[in-house]
Amino acid sequence: MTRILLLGGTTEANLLAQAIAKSGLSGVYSYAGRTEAPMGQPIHMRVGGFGGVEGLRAYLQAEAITHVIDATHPFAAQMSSNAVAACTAEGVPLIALERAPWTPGEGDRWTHVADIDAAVAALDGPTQRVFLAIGRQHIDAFAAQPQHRYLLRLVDQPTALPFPADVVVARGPFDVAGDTALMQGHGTQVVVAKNAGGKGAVAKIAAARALGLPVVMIDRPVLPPRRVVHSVPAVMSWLNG
Ligand code: 3Y8
Ligand code: NAP
Repeated sequence: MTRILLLGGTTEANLLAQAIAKSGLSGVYSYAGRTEAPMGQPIHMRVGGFGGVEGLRAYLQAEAITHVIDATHPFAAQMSSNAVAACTAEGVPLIALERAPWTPGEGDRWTHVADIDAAVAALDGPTQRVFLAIGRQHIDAFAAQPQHRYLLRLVDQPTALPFPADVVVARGPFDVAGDTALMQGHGTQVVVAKNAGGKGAVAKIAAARALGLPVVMIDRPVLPPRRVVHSVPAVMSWLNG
């Protein structure tokens, strides 16, 4: 009896949940519980951490999980490495559904940086209007560059912020027209983004290109080796293999 654990939180994970529901296979969609009201899913949902590798191992045993699919965001590196460790230890098959990173094209003005701290360092210099489109978890680091006027886009209304900023509360996926208008309205001069890949967050990259704006592009963290595919059908054939 197939019992799937789908580590979600992305557009691709949502598409996969639809395919699993349609297939009639038994699956659980897992959220970390980062947002106040995560999207509903067509399969059973669980919300919250497992309690590290050991907690995930206990969950795999208790729920008799036969397949784990890691469809988390490329920056959810802790979850992805915990999944590799727990599935290896428990002998449970694991597959990752990854989306390709964005690559710069004609007209793109990207500065590649390795991580959040390097993105902060890249903002050295005189006051600018910065669209900080990396969510809430790493905003604090940018207090080191207080000279800028920041525009933040967050999933939920923040209770407190480490520095004064303009805040837009919005949950993607986003579109180019909306992001272009947002950036023009704010007078954005530089965009800071994670190389998330996929379609849900790419609008601001296309808007920056259209507006001729530079982008500080944060490269993805390195993940441990695991089986990786790049499409929902590829995951479904692995499940039915
Ligand atoms: C809780 C689930 C869908 C899936 C929507 C994708 C697309 C829109 C783009 C910008 C960038 C950012 C952020 C972003 C995107 C999709 C996808 C994606 C970026 C939800 C969701 C959860 C989260 C967590 C949240 C993080 C934050 C990151 C906002 C749901 C909506 C910036 C990443 O407030 C917080 O603590 C938010 C935390 C992790 C990054 C951060 O460090 O703050 N995502 N995002 C998941 C969970 O609990 O397990 O609430 O319904 C999912 C989506 N976010 O089609 O509905 O697939 O990537 N999410 C980044 O890419 O830089 C927004 O504003 O342009
Ligand atoms: P992370 O830093 O890799 O994980 C930190 C801890 O959060 C994990 O060790 C685990 O806690 C818990 N966790 C993470 N994802 C989980 C999931 N899907 N189900 C259950 N527990 C989970 O993760 P993150 O970057 O904060 O991302 C959290 C969620 O937001 C993920 O679902 C991810 O797909 C989604 N998301 C993240 C980003 C981003 O920019 N990071 C963007 C879009 C969506 P325990 O150790 O207690 O098990």
